[in-house]
This record gives sequence, C-alpha cells and structure tokens, in this order.
Amino acid sequence: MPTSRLTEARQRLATPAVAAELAAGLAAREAFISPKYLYDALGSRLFEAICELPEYYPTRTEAAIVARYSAEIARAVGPGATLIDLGAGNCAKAAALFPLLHPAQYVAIDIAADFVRDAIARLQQRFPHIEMTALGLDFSSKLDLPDVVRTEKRLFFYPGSSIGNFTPDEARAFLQRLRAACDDDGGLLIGIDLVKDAATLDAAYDDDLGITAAFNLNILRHVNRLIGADFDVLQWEHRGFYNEGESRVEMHLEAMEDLSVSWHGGARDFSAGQRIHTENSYKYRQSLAVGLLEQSGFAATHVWTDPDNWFAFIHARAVPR
Ligand code: AVJ
Repeated sequence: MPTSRLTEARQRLATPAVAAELAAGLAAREAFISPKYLYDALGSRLFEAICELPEYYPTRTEAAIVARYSAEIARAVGPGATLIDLGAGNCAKAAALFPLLHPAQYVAIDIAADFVRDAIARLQQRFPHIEMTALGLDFSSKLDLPDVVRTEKRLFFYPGSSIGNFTPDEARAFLQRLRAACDDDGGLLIGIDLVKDAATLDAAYDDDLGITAAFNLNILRHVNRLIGADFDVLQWEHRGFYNEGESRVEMHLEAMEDLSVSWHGGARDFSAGQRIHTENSYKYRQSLAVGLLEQSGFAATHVWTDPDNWFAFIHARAVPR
C-alpha cells in the first residue's frame, strides 16, 4: 500500500515545532518529555493493554459508573449533541455512549492520527446513521475545530482522567478554552481520578506484567524516530509512583548506567540514576474537581462516583456568558 507507507514516512520526522519542544525538554536541567509522545501507534496499543490490567482501576471504574448511571447521564445530556471526543484513541468509550446519548455528530480527536482514523472507519460501519469525523490534532495547547464540526450543543467528552496530565493551572486554562469553544448550549462530560491510598496508585502505574514500563519506555523509541535520537531502551528503567505532596502520580525513565544520548541538533550525558520525567497524572479530591470546573466557566450538574469513591464522572454545562 503506497499510501500508508507514505503516511508512515511523513510521520517519521517531527515538525520543527515538535523537534524544538522535544530538544528543549531533553536539554532541560530536569529532563522531560511530554506525555503526549507516549502515543505513537504502538504506544496507543500499549495504553489499550494498560486499560485491561487488573491494577489499572481507572478504565473499569469509570466504565462501571457510566454503565450504572447511564439513564441519568442520558437525561442530563439530552439527545442531538455534537459529541467531541478529546483523545478518542480507539473510540470505545464514546461508542458505549452512542445508544444512550444519540448524538447528532461524533467528532473523534487524537494526536495519533492514523489510529483514530482507523477506529472511526470501523465505528462508522456499526453506527451508519451517526455523522462521524476523525481529526488528527494535538489539542493540548490550542483547540482549532474545523468548520465540519457542528456548533449546536457541543458536548466535550474528556474521559479517563486525561485532565490529570495537566497541572491544575493548565487544567483550568484548558477547560476555559473548551468553554470558549462552545456556545451557551455547550457542555462537558469528564472523568476525573480521585485521591486514594498510595499503594493502589503505585500498583496502577507500575504493574506486575510490566506493560506500563513498556508503555513508558516506548516513548524513547518514538523520540528516536521523531528527532533522530539514539536512545537505547535497555539502558533505562521505568519508575511510576504516587507523589502524595503533589497529589499526582509521576512517571520517569531512569538511566541505569552513565550514558549519552544524541539527536539531530543536540546531545546530552545522563549519569546513572538520573531521570527523564515523562508524565504527571494528578489526582483530585471531589470538591477540588468541581471547583476546577466552576473556575473555568462550567457548572457541574451531576457528579457520579463508584462505591469506593475512586473516580468521578461529571456532567457540567456551560455557564452562559
Ligand atoms: C491517559 C493520562 C489518563 O494518567 O492514568 C496510564 C495515562 N500513564 N498509565 C493516566 C497512563 C500510565 C493515563 N491517562
């Protein structure tokens, strides 16, 4: 298939902006790589596998909340929404909502463009009557929705506690951009992971099979392709743990020996034990989660949780301007 090989080739090298962002992170005193680079084709599949792990409670806990309160959720949202899925991945979570929400249009956005396009192609077969669009976009710093996206009843769908990748300040700014991107009839369906005991969190982000470790390490191979770096994954070790003081899980990659890495336009030495910070996953108290929405121009209409209070699924409506 010449077309897909072309697409693959085109996506091997980063745009200048992406290359600059990655190089700046690698050169920083405390090196970091943005978690959005976890999601190349393999990373997206590894994340799907994480969602099946017994240790990784968020996906199944959220799914159980949605299943249990589906009628209430449907009533809160109402039919005919323009359902805009932020970080749609395989689109499975949104697809579970279709029979309840009866959206007029489904817009699936993901930084992994080919992955989400394939998912939409399959989903359109199952739901031929719903208008669907796949958009390969990085929406983390700005949200430019093309004209194909209906403006009526925009409902942003942001499940899985992806909001946790932002600091609370960034999360507010992001939610404010969502508010600005919908009319007064707009809304938000969001999943937010709640604070819980450290042992549960540690296990969820450092599972026994090593799937999360593979997911984290794979970011290095993605960076190798994007900027011609020469990371050797065998020289690095996954770290995933709860930082209670910061109310967040952190993922890092730790150098197991003294080593050096080079990439197009730069190089750096790492000493044994030095880390690259790859992800934060903030955990909220329920009241703070609701506060975050209120500070961003939304009002929570319902907060649904599981019996253990591990996860919150929230419907919020836009506060009229
Ligand atoms: C997709 C950002 C919600 O933070 O739990 C899973 C990503 N990282 N295991 C999360 C992730 C490690 C996930 N989010």
